[in-house]
Amino acid sequence: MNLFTALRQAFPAALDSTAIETADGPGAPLHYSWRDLDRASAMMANLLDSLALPAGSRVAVQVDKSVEALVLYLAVLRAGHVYLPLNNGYQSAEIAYFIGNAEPAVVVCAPQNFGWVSQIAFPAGTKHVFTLGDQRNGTLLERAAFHSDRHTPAERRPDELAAILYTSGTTGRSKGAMLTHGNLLSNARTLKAYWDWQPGDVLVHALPIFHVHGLFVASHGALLNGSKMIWFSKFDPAAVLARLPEATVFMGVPTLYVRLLGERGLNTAACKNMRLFVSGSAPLLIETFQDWQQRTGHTILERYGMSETVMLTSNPCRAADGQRRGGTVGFALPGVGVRVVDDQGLTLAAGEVGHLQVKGPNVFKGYWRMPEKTADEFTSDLWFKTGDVGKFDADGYIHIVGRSKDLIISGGYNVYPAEIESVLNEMPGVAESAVVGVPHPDFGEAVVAVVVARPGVPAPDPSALIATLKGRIAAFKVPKRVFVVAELPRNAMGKVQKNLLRDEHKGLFAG
Ligand code: MLC
Ligand code: AMP
Repeated sequence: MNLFTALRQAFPAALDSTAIETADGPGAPLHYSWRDLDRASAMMANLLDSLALPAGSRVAVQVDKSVEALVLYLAVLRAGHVYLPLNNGYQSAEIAYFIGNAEPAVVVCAPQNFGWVSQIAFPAGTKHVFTLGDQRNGTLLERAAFHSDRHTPAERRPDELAAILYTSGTTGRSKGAMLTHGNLLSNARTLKAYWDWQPGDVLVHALPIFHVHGLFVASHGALLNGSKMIWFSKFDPAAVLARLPEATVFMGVPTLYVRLLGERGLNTAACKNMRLFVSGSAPLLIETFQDWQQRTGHTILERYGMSETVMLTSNPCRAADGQRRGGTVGFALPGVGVRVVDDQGLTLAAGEVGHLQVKGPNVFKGYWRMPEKTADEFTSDLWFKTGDVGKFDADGYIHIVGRSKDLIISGGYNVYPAEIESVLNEMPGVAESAVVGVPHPDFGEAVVAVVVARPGVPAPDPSALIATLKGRIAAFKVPKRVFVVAELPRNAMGKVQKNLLRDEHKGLFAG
C-alpha cells in the first residue's frame, strides 16, 4: 500500500480539527486542519502529475522547515515519486554531489537559493526547479494553486521506493539509502503499537524534517495516530518548554534534552500532561537521563535507529513490557532481528561486545546505484551490518558501546571524518589531516581537526581554515577547533592513531 494512503486513512473523522499548530514563524499560531493537509497535498500531487515525470522519479528537496515542506513530502508519496530530503545546511558542492548522483527530475529549494541551485540542477538534467519558502511562498505553491484539491493516490507496492536518504560511508562519499513504502509503513505501525500512541496524544515537533528522526519517527507517529502536532520550525528550548504543558509526546536528540535541562522552568509541573519523552540519533548520557528523571519525574525512553533501517530497538514504553534503562537502547522492536557477532561473524553470548547486525521489514533495499557497496554491507545470510558496536546484557537490553565506522555524531548530525579530511587536504598549506570527535557538553561530540603543514610554505592559520571550510561544507560539519602539528601519530603499519588524538583533545570542551 502507498504509505500516504495508510497515513490518510488514519486522519480523524473530524477533518476540520487541528492537525498542526505552528508555534513560531510568521503569523504563528497558524492552524492547519486535517482537511488542509489532505487538500494541499492533493494540489501538489496534481502538480507533480501534470509534469508527467517518469516512474520512480526523485524529488530532491532542500528547504527550511515549514508545514508546507511536510505537505510536499506527503504529496511526493501521494503521487508515487521518491522523496529525497537534504539538510538545509548543505553548501553548493554538497548539493552538486547529491543532484549528480540521484539525478532528480524535480528539485525544490529555498527561494533565496534558486540562483545557485538551478545552476547546478538544470545542467545535471533536472527538468523542474521550484522554490518553497518558510512564509508560505515560492513557485511550488503558486503553481500548485492552479490544481485540483482532489487526488487519487498512486498505487504502490510495499517494495517500491518512497524515499532516498543520503548517508555517508567510510570513504566519505554519501550513499543514498533506498527506503520503500513497506519499510516506512511497517516501522511506523510497529512504533505506534510499541510506544502505545493514545487518542488525544499531542506531539511537540521540534526536529528538522530532512532526517529519519523528525521526518519519519516523529511525523509518521503523529499522522498515523491522527494526533495534533505543535510545530516548531527551529528548536528553541524556552519556547518548547512553554508548550510542553499542552503536549503528551516529545522526541529529541540528546542535545535537545541537554538544552531543555538548562531551562530553570523545567520541572514536574511543566511536564504534567506528558506521557512520553523519546531520545535517539546519538547516545544519551546517563547523567542527562538521571537529571531528567530528577527534574521532571519522567524516564526518557531511549531508542536506536539508522537512516538505512529506520527504528531498530527501543526501551519499553508500557510498564508491562519492562523498565526503561538509562545507558541502553532497550530491546529489538517486534519483528526486528538484532544479533551481536565477532569479526568472523560468529554470534556472541550476552555480555560479549561485537558488531551489531540487524534484519527485518524495516531494513532498506540497498544503496542507490551502488550494488557493490550494498553487497558489502550485508552478510551472506542477509543481515545488515550497522557499523555499530554493542552487546546484550544479562537481561536482554542492548547497549551500544562504540562504532566500527569512523563517524562523529554532533548534536544528532552525522559527520564523516574522511569527508572533512579530504576537503582539508585540498587546502593550500595542508599536507594531511586527521579529524576526530571529542566529548562536548552540548553536542555530545564535537568535530576537531589536526592538520600537518605542507613543508616549505607558511603554516596554515586555523581560523582561516575554519572560515574557508564554512564556505564549502555545511556549518555543523566544520571543526570547532583546528590544530596545526608537525606530524600525525602513526602506528607501525603507518595508520593514523586517532585514539591518541581523541585522548589528547578529550578535555578541550570540558565543562
Ligand atoms: C548547529 N551547529 C552545530 C550543530 N547544529 N554544530 C555542530 N553540531 C550540530 N548538530 C552550529 C551551527 O553550525 C552554528 O555554528 C551554530 O551551531 C548555531 O547554529 P544554529 O542553527 O543556531 O544551531 P541550533 O539551531 O542551535 O541547532 C542545534 C540543534 C540542531 C541541536 C537544534 O543541530 C538539530 O536540530 N539537531 C538535530 C539533528 C537531527 O534531527 N538528527 C536526527 C538524524 S536521524 P556557527 O559557527 O556557524 O555559528 C538519525 C537516525 C536516528 O540519526 O536514529 O534517529
Ligand atoms: P544516521 O546515519 O544519521 O541514520 O545515524 C545512525 C547512527 O546513529 C547509528 O548507526 C548509531 O551509530 C547512531 N545512533 C542512533 N541512535 C542511537 C542511540 N540511541 N545511541 C547511540 N547511537 C545511536
